Amino acid sequence: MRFNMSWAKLLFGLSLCVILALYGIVEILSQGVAVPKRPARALPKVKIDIPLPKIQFEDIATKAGLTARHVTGGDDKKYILETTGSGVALFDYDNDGYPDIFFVNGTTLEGFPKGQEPISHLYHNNKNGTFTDVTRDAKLLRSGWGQGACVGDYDNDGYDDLFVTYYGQNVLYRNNGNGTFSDVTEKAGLLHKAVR
Ligand SMILES: [Ca+2]
Ligand SMILES: [Ca+2]
Repeated sequence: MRFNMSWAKLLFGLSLCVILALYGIVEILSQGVAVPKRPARALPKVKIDIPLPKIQFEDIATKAGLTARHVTGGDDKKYILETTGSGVALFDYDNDGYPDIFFVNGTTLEGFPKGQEPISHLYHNNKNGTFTDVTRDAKLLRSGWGQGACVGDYDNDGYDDLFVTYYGQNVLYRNNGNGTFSDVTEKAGLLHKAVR
């Protein structure tokens, strides 16, 4: 009698498990399935006979005076580093209401003779569609594997400052408010001890 009762309990337990499993499967399969109760309405036809605006771009870089040569690696790119430059930042460094342009420049693995190294370029907006290269006056003469640039007034003096990323040591330039910039990387605690 005890033996039969145990089998009965076992069969009851197994049956209950099977029923619960089937119930769970049905619940999972039925989730997220929408059953429409009425037929979907047809969408109104959209008129597409409106003429598209004709927008064209013209390369006016040379005409605008933006003629600096951009360098990033040699003609045959062997390393990723030679293909990752370079950034550009548009910002009004002299607060005259017209955005100026800073182009980040790179270099090559072979390097350049002293004094001929490529440098980044800052162009002042002449307010007439042309720009003047003011890099040397601005004292932005560093050469290296420039990658990108970002702008922000880190010292809240009203003049946007410049942060340039390099393969190697990044550089923070403080805008002196008189058309020149100062390298304040070390002073700001951004100098890396490790050299790549
Ligand atoms: Ca400006
Ligand atoms: Ca500033």
